[in-house]
Amino acid sequence: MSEQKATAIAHPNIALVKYWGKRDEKLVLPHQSSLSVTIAPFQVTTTVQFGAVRDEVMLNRQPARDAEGERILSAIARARSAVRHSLGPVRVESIGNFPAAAGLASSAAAFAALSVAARAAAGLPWDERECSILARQGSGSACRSIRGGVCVWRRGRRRDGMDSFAEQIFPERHWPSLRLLAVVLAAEEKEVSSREGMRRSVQTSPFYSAWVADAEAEIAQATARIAGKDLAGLGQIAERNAWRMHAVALSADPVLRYFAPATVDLIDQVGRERKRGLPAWFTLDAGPNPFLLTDAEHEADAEKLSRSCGALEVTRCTMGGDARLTDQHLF
Ligand code: 2P0
Repeated sequence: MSEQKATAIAHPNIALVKYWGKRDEKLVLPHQSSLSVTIAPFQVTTTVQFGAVRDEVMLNRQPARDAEGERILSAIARARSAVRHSLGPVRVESIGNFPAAAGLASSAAAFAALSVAARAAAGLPWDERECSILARQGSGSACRSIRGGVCVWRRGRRRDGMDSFAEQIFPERHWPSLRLLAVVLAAEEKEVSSREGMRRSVQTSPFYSAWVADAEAEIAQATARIAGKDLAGLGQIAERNAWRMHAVALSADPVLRYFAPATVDLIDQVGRERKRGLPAWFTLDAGPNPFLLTDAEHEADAEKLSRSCGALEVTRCTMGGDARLTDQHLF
């Protein structure tokens, strides 16, 4: 049996029209479509080698915890099932360059890099759609990290999920002056995972169906604002969408409150400074750390504002590129 090894690099993404809730938990099929920006310089590098001595999964130089390792080996098993011959045990190593305190969800970049590397190591040809579907089954948002720039994950209708994958709608060169600041206000791990939070929101929020009904129109609106490089228009949509996602979370039972007092303080300050002319808007995932949308000319001011609100760390991000293979293997 020949050894087959491949290494891939992928960036995370931040959704401006968010995915929050699954219609099929096993296949990771969402209730609504979502739109995101792929972000650099954050990235994850993953090496996959078949024909190893035994199955082994290392994350940031540490053995993966049981649940993480199982999720990764399930993704590998799905890549394996696409080839007829036996590939033998697998060795996986994955390293992220995220700042230690970031508390940023790395699963999107991790499952995107894993999917690209696993398919290549298994000898499968490059297929963007298959990579996106494989990444989706590892972690929903990962399907949007196979391509760079701006991507849309269409929810799809099929029960087997074969029409639920992401595609690029704008390449990263479309809007070079767009900036996204990753603002770390608190570094603790959240109490309720996104996965559990989504489940609870779908099952208990009386507002859930209204949230779903909005999404498709918001994607069309956000797409038009991005096409016109209309930062103010996009910022308004991003803020509204983030608040609505958190409104659904807050209306779950038991309540899901992901933001901290410092988050609300920064959001207030951003609004205040905007009235004084700073073009900055926020978005917020299932945690206390917002991203600020601004442009190259104002990123220093937006960073200063974040630091004045107690930010522990601020990273100035731009749109990232596609997930890609590299010959710089981790082992
Ligand atoms: C998103 N989030 O669209 C939304 C917004 C968080 C808030 O996708 O259960 O790690 O693995 O599919 O993708 C984070 O959840 O969840 C997420 P699973 P995932 O980016």
